[in-house]
Amino acid sequence: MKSSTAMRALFGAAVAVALSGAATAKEFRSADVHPMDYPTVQAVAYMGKLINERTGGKHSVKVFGQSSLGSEKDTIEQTKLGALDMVRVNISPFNNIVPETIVPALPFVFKSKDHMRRVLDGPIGEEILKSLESQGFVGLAFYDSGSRSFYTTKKPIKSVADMKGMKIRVQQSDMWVAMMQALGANATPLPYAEVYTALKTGVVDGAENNWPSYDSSRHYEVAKMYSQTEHSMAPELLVFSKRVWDGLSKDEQDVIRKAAKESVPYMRKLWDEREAASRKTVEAGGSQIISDLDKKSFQDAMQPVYAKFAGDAKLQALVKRIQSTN
Ligand code: GTR
Repeated sequence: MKSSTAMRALFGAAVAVALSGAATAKEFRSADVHPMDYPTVQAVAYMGKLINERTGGKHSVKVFGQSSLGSEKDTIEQTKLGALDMVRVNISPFNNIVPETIVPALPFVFKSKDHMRRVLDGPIGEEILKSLESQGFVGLAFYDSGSRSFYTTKKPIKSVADMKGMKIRVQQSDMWVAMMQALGANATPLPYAEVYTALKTGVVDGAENNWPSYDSSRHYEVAKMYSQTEHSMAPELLVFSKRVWDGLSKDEQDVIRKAAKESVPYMRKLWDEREAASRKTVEAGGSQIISDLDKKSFQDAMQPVYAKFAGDAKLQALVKRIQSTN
């Protein structure tokens, strides 16, 4: 008769086999445009730690930061092909690929940080993540990205009128181009890694981002006027390659999904701290913060973008549900 120790060992081995699937150990490669100390990178590393623990040391995650594997648009394509296992990007470069991703990037669609978190943590968030599947991606989680505001090199933005004819860098998304057009500005879509030079050499007059990106990219050194328009809360997105995913066992998929979800509160804590710290850094660095502006006028000017980019019944319904979420 087998001893209980041997039985336990046998059981342990069975669990390990179930979790490891048929394939060999994998180091999942994930891309990010941010440096290694940025909250998105830290959160994916944390997720990797959980995966490593829960697969008995078999699988791990390696994050390639600072756009080292290319722009967000490029790394999304690599992920679709399965050349990359995972990618953490902002939701905006997905706008031209999956229409549902437009909705959380729309101007002023969320009432507050809490509202945004409640919507994305609930069924609406899940539906948007699910919508990525038809295009070859498994949506794992949303991360915070705060509010995006404009910053400029020569002239501060105090009203919509100030934006007339300004060249503003935007993410690679048609919806973002339309947002700038609605404000009377000229949009210049550029990869994130090219924005610093574009600002410095006058290729653009301004860009827009949240506090931590404005700080860590050092854009604040070359574009010193930060106008708190807070026009979009376009969240961050963590996706897995469907091609790679389909080759994993159900147990492995569960471990990954769960670890991704558990990295969200971890990220939010880092995010909240980083937002406050970055604001201090840019202020100490000499940025001029313009907070006394008429946000409503920006909101009104950008209204046409809703009809053009979220005009069909499906997206309109999503917008309505977000607006009626408390
Ligand atoms: C940041 C975001 C990045 C990238 C960048 C940009 O806020 O975290 O993923 O999208 O903005 O403006 O390109």
